[in-house]
Amino acid sequence: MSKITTLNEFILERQADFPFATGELSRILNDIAFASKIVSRDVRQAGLVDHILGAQGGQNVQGEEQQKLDVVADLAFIKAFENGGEVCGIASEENDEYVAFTSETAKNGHYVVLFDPLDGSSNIDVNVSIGTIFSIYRRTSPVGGLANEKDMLQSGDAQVAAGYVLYGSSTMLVYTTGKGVNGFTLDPSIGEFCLSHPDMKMPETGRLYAMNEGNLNIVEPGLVDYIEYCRSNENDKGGPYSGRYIGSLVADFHRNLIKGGIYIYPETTTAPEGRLRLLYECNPLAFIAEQAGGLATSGRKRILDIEPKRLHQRVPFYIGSKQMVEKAMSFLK
Ligand code: AFP
Repeated sequence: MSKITTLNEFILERQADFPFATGELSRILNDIAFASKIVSRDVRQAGLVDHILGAQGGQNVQGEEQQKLDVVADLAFIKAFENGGEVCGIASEENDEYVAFTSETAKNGHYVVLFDPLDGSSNIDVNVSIGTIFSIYRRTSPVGGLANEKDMLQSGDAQVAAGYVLYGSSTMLVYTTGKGVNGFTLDPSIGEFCLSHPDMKMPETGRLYAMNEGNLNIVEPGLVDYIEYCRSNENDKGGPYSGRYIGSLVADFHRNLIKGGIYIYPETTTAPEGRLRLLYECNPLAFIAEQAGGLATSGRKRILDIEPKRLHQRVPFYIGSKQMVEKAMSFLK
């Protein structure tokens, strides 16, 4: 039986990769793993525990119905970061404003974390995979003081780590610190994330495209032409393309990371900036994609180059196998 490497062992083994790590980043990754186990437990019980299922009734900053699990997940991650002592502040899809922690310990933290605690939450009640997405930066504000908005509005290239948790047929944590991408699968029998997908590489091309084709009548003509191209041409390996759209970004992205493919959420006439949020959805997945050999753009610009202006700003999103993203962009005027 091959050796089992737990996430904790892996992080410690790789700590040397991280020049100025004094274990702080490792502790944040472990805090994320801990909170993910709690969320995974709650997600797996969602169908059983009435008090969680169904909308909280509140609306989040996006005006979307807030599922109770969204709130539960948000609080689990915030508590893990606030108590961990490494993080001085956070921004999350579920909170209109960023949160600067006020304890002396937290104010001495060197990092901020931006996250979407439960993306795909409209799928909870129909038992479709959902995910957590996170992005970690070093603070730019002085240590000892409160985190500020500038700490949160850094370009994607400044990320020191990023990743996601996929609550799917199994619970997986996939992350990068800029030295490649590694995937860990939660073994519930021992409560540990175990290395299952070392050094993940995204296939250069593929046959799967993921887009809500219900929007084809409200997107730019070049994108219509690209989807038409996929429908009527062979993919690079010969054989037809296939449309695969789960409606859960993390699940669609993870599938493409393993099998090759492209995910597109473009600007539309009703959503001129697209639907997905730059800071805590597009940047972290773009970091992962590039580290795995893939590509992530707004259709015109590399995602990680975009200078954020607002906490919840949206951006059109083309992400996946390098050759497929380049092909799609070639159709855009
Ligand atoms: P929810 O978190 O509101 O379910 O949105 C999920 C999501 O942000 C992303 O995960 C999906 O790919 C995309 O929206 C689905 O959006 P459409 O329903 O407009 O296709």
